[in-house]
Amino acid sequence: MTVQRTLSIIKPDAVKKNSVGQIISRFETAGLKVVAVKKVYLTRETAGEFYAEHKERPFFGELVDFMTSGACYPMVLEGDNAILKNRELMGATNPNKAEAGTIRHDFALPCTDLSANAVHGSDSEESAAREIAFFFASADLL
Ligand code: 3AN
Repeated sequence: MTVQRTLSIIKPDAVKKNSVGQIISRFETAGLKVVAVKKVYLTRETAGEFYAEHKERPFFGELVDFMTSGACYPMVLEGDNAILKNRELMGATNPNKAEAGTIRHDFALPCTDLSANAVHGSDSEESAAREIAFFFASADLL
């Protein structure tokens, strides 16, 4: 058992659908604890910095447009194997391919814009450390 922390973001599509509480409930039911959470409005600058690794991808502009289209709820989740567990709860990047019972299947369909897939989740320990520090100070994480 490895206790880890990971960053989740409830994205603007799920916030607009009023699904914030239901998504947090998925995390808690799966044994993940919300260590910190806040509401943010990303700017083009902060969204671009957060997704810098995708800068050269063709969908980068669309992703920045989408992430600045409304409020987001970044949060830090903690628990056994939290990084992988959160990725499993999220489901496939494309909600149309996500299995029933996953967050992206249950909260992002119907989906025509792959940026609008309800949640983001860190994909490695290195990403988790960077992404948590992007949104939260260490004093927020006690
Ligand atoms: P994941 O969030 O599942 O780790 P990544 O890291 O490959 O997926 O992509 C980051 C984000 O970029 C995704 N969450 C998704 O919103 C968006 N994205 C990925 N592929 C596409 C695409 N082909 N068109 C538009 N947006 C995309």
